[in-house]
Amino acid sequence: MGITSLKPSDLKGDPRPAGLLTSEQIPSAVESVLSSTDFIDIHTHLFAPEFGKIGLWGIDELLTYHYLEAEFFRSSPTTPEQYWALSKRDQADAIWHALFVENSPISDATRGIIAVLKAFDLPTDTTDLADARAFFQAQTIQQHTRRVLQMAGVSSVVMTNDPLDSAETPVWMNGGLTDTQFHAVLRLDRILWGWPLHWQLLVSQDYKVDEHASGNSISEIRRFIADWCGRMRPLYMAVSLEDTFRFPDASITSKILSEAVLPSCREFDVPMSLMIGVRRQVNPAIRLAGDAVGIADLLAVEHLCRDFPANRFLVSLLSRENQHELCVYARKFSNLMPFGCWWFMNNGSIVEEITRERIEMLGTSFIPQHSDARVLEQVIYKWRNMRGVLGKVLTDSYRMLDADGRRVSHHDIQRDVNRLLRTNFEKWTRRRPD
Ligand code: RAT
Ligand code: ZN
Repeated sequence: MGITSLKPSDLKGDPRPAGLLTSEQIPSAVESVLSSTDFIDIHTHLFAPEFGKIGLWGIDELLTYHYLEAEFFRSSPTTPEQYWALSKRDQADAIWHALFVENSPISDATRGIIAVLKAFDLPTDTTDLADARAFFQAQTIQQHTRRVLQMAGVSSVVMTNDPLDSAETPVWMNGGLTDTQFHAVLRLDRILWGWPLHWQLLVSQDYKVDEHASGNSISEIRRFIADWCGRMRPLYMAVSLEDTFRFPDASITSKILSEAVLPSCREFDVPMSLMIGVRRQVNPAIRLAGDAVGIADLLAVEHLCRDFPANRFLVSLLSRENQHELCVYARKFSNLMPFGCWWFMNNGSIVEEITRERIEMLGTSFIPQHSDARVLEQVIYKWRNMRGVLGKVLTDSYRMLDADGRRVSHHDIQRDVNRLLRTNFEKWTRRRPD
């Protein structure tokens, strides 16, 4: 008898070939792959322990996260001025009292705190923070960091490194990063959109630039970037941009991006990450919590992807209204990698919507999430939440595929999850973080 191809209907009632899952087995297989696969956290504000104090961790830092500060001012009569005059510990107490004692912590950011406390078996419903403080004080940062990353199922953490931040320079000037779980990113906000306020910092480091980025400025900025690439070995370069970002235009941002940064990305063979859509400091009184969101004009992304085909772009957008358009552009440009559900997009319902939309339009050719963690232990709840959403979305996708006539195996699920949360990034950066 010759070889004939089997139609799914031929297999009805038959035992499935080894490795192929029944529709009923799909949810637990997806869950098991997601819980046993370590992810690469491709954008955070965390620091390796060797950076010392600028690496935030512990209950007081968790509670004073700016996502919680924004919620605090809605539920407390404390004014921003009164709040900023308090010590960190008193700020944390005030937030705990307002959001966790006097109110139910049902927002995503407040539930995150509860999930972290629970993960360490700490009380979640006390009126004070004594037990939590005692627990965190007893930790040593090296061991605690390893444990937290393991609890979060994260193998590598990508930092955000500002070459003009004097708090970071001691590490970079003294041999650089040694921790193999952490990786650098060259963040260029102060150069790309903050040039008028920061060009003199380059002058003070002996780069011959001027206020208008004219003359030798472009080649000097490239020399600056090259020096910092040497020190940091960044996985990519990055900038966050306002909703009003336009490209190309007559701005210094456009000039430095096209003439210095993108050529340097090509020279060092690294992608450029663009996070677009922030409306900075609409309420400066609440500081970091005072940024908002605006709809971006993605013509800028279209121009960049088309006019710079030899550059690879990682793009994340802050406005929900821009998400579908980004998927459409990713279908047009293979040098565009959508990533993450950034900041105000990182809420359960919106993450689910965006992730479904991306799978529907892009299959597995995108990077679903980054944590954006600023405080170490946040990775525990942020990645737990993401695994929950991905579990639902992938299960539904595989079940629909099964109903359409193609069965999936554990191997298929593992390959897809690896691609989404590991290898898409490794291929994009041409590097393999641990
Ligand atoms: O999500 C955040 O914490 C924001 O404040 C920003 O830092 C943003 O993620 C960024 O990288 O600009
Ligand atoms: Zn960030």
